[in-house]
Amino acid sequence: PSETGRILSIQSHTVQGYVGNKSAVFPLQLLGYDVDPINSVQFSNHTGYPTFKGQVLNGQQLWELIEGLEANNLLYYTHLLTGYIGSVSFLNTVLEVVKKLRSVNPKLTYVCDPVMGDEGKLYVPQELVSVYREKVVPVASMLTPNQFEAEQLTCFRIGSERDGREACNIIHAVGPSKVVITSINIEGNLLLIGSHQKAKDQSAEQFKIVFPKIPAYFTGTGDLTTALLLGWSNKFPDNLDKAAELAVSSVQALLQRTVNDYRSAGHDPQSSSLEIRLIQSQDDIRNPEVKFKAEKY
Ligand code: PLP
Ligand code: PXL
Repeated sequence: PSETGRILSIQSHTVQGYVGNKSAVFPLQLLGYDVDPINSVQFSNHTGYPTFKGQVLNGQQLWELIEGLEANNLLYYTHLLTGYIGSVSFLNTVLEVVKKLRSVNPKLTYVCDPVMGDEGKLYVPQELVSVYREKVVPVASMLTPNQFEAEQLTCFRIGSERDGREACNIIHAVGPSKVVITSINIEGNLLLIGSHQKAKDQSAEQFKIVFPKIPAYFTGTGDLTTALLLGWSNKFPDNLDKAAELAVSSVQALLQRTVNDYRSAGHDPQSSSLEIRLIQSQDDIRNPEVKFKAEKY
């Protein structure tokens, strides 16, 4: 494995529970990274609860933080990580951040989870879709959409594994050399599709990982998955398949622990959204047992 790095992570903060930076920072630290979080919002809890309170950072306030870092020569990062972003103005400022960080480190890796929605439903403003498609995807190094997001970005419906691989190829052509569609539902089976285009004139190396659908609803899982994909793919830069095996195996172990803990406490895991057992799963994050293997195409 190569050396670890220094990550700027622009994501949500929740006081209680694990989404956004709360589900990304601790795992990346466990994997040995220095992680500097910028909290794009500070909410009491995630938005799946009946109510939430808190503050939203706007684009200008984000830029002030970047200026503060710059004034002290603290803008050297190896990685930028972004997740859920709620407005066009904030997303446009993130694009300025990418430019600024690359002016300091031209080799900066930008890992982008283009969070827009799931299962056919958008949960961000419609105007964000074209900004992601036209301006963000072209500058991302690694993209981790789910099935719905990959469809939004490519204007291509994914109805089969072959379609999933084709969507990855369409995304490679726009910019990112690594694409992971983190979950695709094909006839009731969940799979992840990974795709690494090692050189611009080469066809991508592709693989899938099949994993079971755990009958419960979680939040923060996608944020954790993207963080782990960043963490492991940096340690194994030529083996996206291995990185994804490690990430999926950690996430699955954590989800199983979460469900088991809720059941032991006498709760029905299907009755409400479950808070993931992140801290309790630290051994599964640091040292996952690979139970889910990549199959190369
Ligand atoms: N990736 C893995 C490995 C998962 O197990 C799950 C949920 O079970 C997801 C991703 C969910 O991803 P998303 O929230 O991006 O749909
Ligand atoms: O996990 C995505 C996410 C990010 N940020 C906030 C959220 C959620 C999911 O509910 O509420 C504030």
